[in-house]
Amino acid sequence: MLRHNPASIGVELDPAGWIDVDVLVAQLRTAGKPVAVTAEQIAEVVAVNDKKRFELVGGRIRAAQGHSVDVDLGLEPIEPPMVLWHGTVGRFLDSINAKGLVAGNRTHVHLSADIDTARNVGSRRGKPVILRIDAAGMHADGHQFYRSANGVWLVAAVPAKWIRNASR
Ligand code: HQG
Repeated sequence: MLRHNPASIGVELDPAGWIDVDVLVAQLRTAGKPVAVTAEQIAEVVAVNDKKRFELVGGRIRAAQGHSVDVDLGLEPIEPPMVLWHGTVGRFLDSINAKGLVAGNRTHVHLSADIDTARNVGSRRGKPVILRIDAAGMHADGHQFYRSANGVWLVAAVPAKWIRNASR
């Protein structure tokens, strides 16, 4: 609801992806979800979420990254580390080699600062393949990088020339 389909419970996110927790709670109830969710439970989920996926500030909540709906997170472009990593699976490689990494349904391509995270991301789809991204080269070439509040690196796309298969 906070990333992909707020309309499914009849709410709208503001342009930066925020919604009042009270509105969210009320709409979850009226949208007929089987379990009533409280603001306290939402705060608990935000606190314990393994990847810190949500930001909760001043009674408003948003997803820190991963959106497919059009939001402007208000992140400033920053200089990336020399190298970033992307976890994928072998069946996508021909297409990635041809087109580079594309954002697909999401607003950005997601990259990780460490290999283990990239491996976990790739593992969601099968045997992980780790791609090494020459972030410094891309940055020098004018590509803008952002880091979400939970540490995920975001970029609009990664042309194939900046990608090496680190699994081989
Ligand atoms: C692949 C989860 C063919 C790309 C994760 C990926 C992450 C291409 C898939 C976050 C391609 C997109 C994002 C191309 C990219 N041809 N396939 N040209 N370019 N792909 O889910 O990075 O748990 O949108 O390799 O942990 O897998 O939701 O992106 O396999 O942090 O918080 O297309 O989602 O986080 O899939 O995952 P996704 P992702 P959460």
